Amino acid sequence: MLVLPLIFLMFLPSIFAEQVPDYDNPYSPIFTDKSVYSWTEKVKMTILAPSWNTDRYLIDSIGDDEDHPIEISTREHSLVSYRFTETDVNSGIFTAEVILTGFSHDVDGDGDIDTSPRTIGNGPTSGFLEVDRDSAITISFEFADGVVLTESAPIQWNIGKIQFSEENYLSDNTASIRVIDSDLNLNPESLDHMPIQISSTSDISGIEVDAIETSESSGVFVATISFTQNLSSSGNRLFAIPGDTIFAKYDDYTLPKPYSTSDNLEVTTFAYVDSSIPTLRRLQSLPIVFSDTSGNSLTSFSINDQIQIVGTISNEQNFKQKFVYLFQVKDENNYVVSVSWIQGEISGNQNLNVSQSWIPKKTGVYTIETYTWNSLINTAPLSPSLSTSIFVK
Ligand SMILES: [Ca+2]
Ligand SMILES: [Ca+2]
Ligand SMILES: [Ca+2]
Ligand SMILES: [Ca+2]
Repeated sequence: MLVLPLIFLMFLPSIFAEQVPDYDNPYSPIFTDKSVYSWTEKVKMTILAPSWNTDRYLIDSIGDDEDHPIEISTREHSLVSYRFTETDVNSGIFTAEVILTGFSHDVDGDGDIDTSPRTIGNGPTSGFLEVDRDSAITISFEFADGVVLTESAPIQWNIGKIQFSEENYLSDNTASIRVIDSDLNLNPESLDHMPIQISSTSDISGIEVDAIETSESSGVFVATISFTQNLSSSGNRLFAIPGDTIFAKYDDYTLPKPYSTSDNLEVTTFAYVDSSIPTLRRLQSLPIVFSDTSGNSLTSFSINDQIQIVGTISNEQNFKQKFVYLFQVKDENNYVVSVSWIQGEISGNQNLNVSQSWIPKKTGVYTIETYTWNSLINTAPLSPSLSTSIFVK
């Protein structure tokens, strides 16, 4: 953004009145639209030179004059006699732009050069200027005979940043990934693209997605992905199941000092994927039933009979779920007489019977409780616990 000191604005109307360059009072501040540039950005330049507004009814030009040239230069290359034009017939403000074209370099490590360095143009637009990594752009204007005004801005590469839009995603969300690296705005007049590698705990090789610049010169790149729990990774779809960590990375081949121009750095970030289904609703648990050793249904119970306690769980998620199914039998004094569990994994959209045998040794009322947990270690319930009472003769 162009910032004009207030004092200049206050004085402009009186300066506008001058019809002839005032060589005795040379005054011509030069501004650039940024204070620092990357190697392939567009530089917008402004010169306040009211005394060069020689015709208040015409758009005047400056710089393409052999006697009073404007030179745009980097440490390596330069454009001489570059023309600036007045923003309006009577503004006394002159502007021009030049596109930095960097140097020959492979910015993504694929072995191909991604830049077209060239130095050509007369202004006020469509000029191109080559530049190295650690350089500067200097605009100099011979405002009056022997009076040269200059302004410079440094040019340097940046270490990129990468971010997920959230720290946690639900498995049915989409995720967006953003890279901020103005060094990859290779063409300041069109949307650039760059590759981002994305993987998950369940798919280490993952996917490579194309991130697109958010506007023609933003240097900010965004890609959006979705998650799948039952298909393989493909395109912008990543295989990731709840509990996974997801990773995004790109290799920055445009690094500032003290890195060399041949160095690269992996820029990474991560986030988590959780199920969109609350933990307690991940599995459905049906009331338990009882059967004898042949599988016939039991409605009355006697001591020393082997009783099969049969539970049924169903997974209404479309991905597999690990579980622990725990049976606990208590007598009428609330004393636990039997505990056992089954550990397993249930596929997406499946029902599963789980059973344990128990032989009552004493007559009385018993309560059978069942629990489904995600593991024996953190025992997060995957469905509400159930309880049934029976009488043993
Ligand atoms: Ca004019
Ligand atoms: Ca390349
Ligand atoms: Ca661009
Ligand atoms: Ca960079």
